[in-house]
Amino acid sequence: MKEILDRLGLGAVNDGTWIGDTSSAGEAAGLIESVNPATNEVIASVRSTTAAEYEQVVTAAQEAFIAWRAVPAPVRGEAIRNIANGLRKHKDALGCLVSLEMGKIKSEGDGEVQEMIDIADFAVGQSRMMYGRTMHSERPQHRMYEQWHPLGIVGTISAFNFPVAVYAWNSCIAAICGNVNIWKPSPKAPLCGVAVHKIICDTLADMDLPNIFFLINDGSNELAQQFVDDRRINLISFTGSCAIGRKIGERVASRMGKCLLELGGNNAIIVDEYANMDLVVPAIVFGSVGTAGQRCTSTRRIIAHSSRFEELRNALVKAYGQIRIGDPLDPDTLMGPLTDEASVQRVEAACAAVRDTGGEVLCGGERLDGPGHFITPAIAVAENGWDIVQSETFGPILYLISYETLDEAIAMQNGVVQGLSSSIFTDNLQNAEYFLSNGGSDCGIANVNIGTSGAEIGGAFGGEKETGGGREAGSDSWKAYMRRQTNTINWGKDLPLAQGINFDL
Ligand code: UN1
Repeated sequence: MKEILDRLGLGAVNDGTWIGDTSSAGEAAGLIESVNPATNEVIASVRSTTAAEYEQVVTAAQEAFIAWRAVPAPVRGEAIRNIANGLRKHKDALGCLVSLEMGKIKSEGDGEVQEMIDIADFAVGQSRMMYGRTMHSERPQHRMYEQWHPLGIVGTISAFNFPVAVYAWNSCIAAICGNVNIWKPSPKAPLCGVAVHKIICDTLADMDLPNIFFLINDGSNELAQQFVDDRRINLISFTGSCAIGRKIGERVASRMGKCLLELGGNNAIIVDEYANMDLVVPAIVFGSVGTAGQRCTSTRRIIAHSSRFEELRNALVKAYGQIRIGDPLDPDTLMGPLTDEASVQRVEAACAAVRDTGGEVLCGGERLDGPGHFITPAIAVAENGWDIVQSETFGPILYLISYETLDEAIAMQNGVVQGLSSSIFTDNLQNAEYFLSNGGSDCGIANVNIGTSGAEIGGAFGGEKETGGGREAGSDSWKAYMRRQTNTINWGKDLPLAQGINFDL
């Protein structure tokens, strides 16, 4: 453990407030203890940001923005290229820290760092491709075009389950757009926050650039509320639960600020009559057990054709019996702990709710002895309309639901309040295309013969309905971090008015 911290320049107590590579020496508001969910031991602590330190950070960010927006976008991209290279160097150590602090297995911890590298590489290219359109004016000797300008300060509030990758989606894209970033990591993963911030600032040390990365930490949610309500923060990008996202959305809207929400999912996989079971079973197991079911994209429901139900149920129960649960840093482990005791209790409560509603828990839902927050992954036979199936339990519980017609399956898949990710497994072209058509899945992500989780950064990531509507990462998500300006230039000697209006004096 100490070795991992040493490799990332972390100590037993770490500063939590950073203006570029300078940490604040102010009196801390308290310590946030980072707890290893596999052992329940404190790994190290991070100092909370005080109200005075917060003011210093925002003031410095405002000044930095003035300088950074003047830096040409491709030069901003050069900075991100350095960050990508720095992350490559620290991939193993940072992957270990993600695993240690969050509890996902090392391979997934490394995957998260890879996702940071991928988005950084993407952002380098994007820095030369922030295109605006030109339009034909209706007036003679007039030219119209649009251009994209940075917003200012982007505030990212990230979640414990993806403590580093989702921040990189936001910060790398925001930075090439000309924004500065203030990051508030989850109080459950503050060490990841400090480690990533330090790597980023180290990689930029030799470039003569303004400080564009800022870090704040808050163990309570007092400072977070101030952050959300602060008119100087031009965009709040929040990843987390629908319940908190709704409150944040309302607060930011009330000050007419911009908000990017990436909230919960109740993701389903449809398995039809033509599905290839060799693909279905591993995809479902990765989707539901990967990250111990704590991804927003985790597979929560399987909607299987009645003719395949029995076969699938048996195959899944068998596969679940082979899941190796334990130390997430052990390369043999497939599933680590849940983040805390409350999460274990929520999975137990979900199993109890299934039984109370008349369903059957086929396997799992049993906590393992010891100090860590381990539970066996559960499969339950259920119905889509049940309250427990309708709500997102952020852990490894999977509901099996049977269907007769594809229309019925799609209606069930869409019949939840969230709209993040969805899949169909089929070798039938008509069924696949129907699922992807505008009468099919209503989610932001819809896949064929691929599970619900593990999206690549090249696409826009996010979902509809109570998932919040935001889009992050690839495609044209960069537009969320910019303001659009329409410009009309009259290069003639007359002043014709649009719509043919006469207004002669
Ligand atoms: C999240 O759980 O908040 O698609 C993000 C995936 C990952 C990102 C998940 N690339 O599962």
